[in-house]
Amino acid sequence: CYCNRLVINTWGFTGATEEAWNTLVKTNDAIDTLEAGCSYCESHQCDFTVGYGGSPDESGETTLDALIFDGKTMNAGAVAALRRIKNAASVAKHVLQHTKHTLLAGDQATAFAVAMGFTEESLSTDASRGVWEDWKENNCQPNYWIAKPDPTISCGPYTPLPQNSIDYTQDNEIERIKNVEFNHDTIGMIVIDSDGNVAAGTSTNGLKHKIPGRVGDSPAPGAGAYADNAVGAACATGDGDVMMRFLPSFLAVEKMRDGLSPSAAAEVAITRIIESYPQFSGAVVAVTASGEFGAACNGMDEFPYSVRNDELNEVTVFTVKCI
Ligand code: SD4
Repeated sequence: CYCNRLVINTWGFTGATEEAWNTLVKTNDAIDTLEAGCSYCESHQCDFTVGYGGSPDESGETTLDALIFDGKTMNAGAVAALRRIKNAASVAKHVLQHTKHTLLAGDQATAFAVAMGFTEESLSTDASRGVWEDWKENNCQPNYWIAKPDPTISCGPYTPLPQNSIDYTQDNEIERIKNVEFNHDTIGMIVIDSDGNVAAGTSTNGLKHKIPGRVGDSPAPGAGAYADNAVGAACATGDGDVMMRFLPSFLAVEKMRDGLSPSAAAEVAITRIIESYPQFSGAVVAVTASGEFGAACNGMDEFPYSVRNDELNEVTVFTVKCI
């Protein structure tokens, strides 16, 4: 019986769900399926927030974060701030399968990818250069600085602050979140194969106009995604700077381990963040090992996610009302 096979992912990325499902039917390999689904979004530049040519940082460069978490072996592979390589999810799979490490970052992740046979090429396009130039012309807003220590580091205008006056208070953080023009849409995906193997992962180009070197929640195990064959899996999307402080994917999986439904577990994970950051925007998708699924979200009206399993005849988009 194939009854528990499942592909589920954040947002209306139905092409990725379809691609993953086809791979699952062909290979019955949760990891290869996850790679195929996330790679689809990387090559199709889903919403320009996955893959090359989107979310230029303050210097205009696109960098990629990706994670593949194997709930069978509790092993993970990830890349963060990956430069000049388009295939972040595949490189993450190579970290998983060819190394004892979990996470490689920046130029050295690029060097690893090149050693593994990936092609080094620019991730910028006319579109991403245009987005960056518009932003420069519009005084570089929004930006992620609370207080910028050196006005020459980036473009302004910024209010100069006296030295040592950097204020990292909660109010300041809430103000930052309010002012961030939130640009969605990491792909977070969960796959269950017919042997009950659960895998979860992500791929994203992060936030637009981030400070170079910034890494979000997506490649962090437990934050962007988490899986355990014994329980199920979860994955997250949203304001990663905030979300990664709460390991929402880990928390959702642990709540399902305690017996909560996927929806209730996802809600606990989101509520935990709201307690400190009521304005934050994000969502968690959760799945039990038996294929029951649900989601929770905050900071938008509703959140769509795409599902294919053996009961649904086609990829179907579900929506959950946010808290
Ligand atoms: C990040 N979590 O880098 C990602 C962005 C995202 O929906 O998910 N947007 O913070």
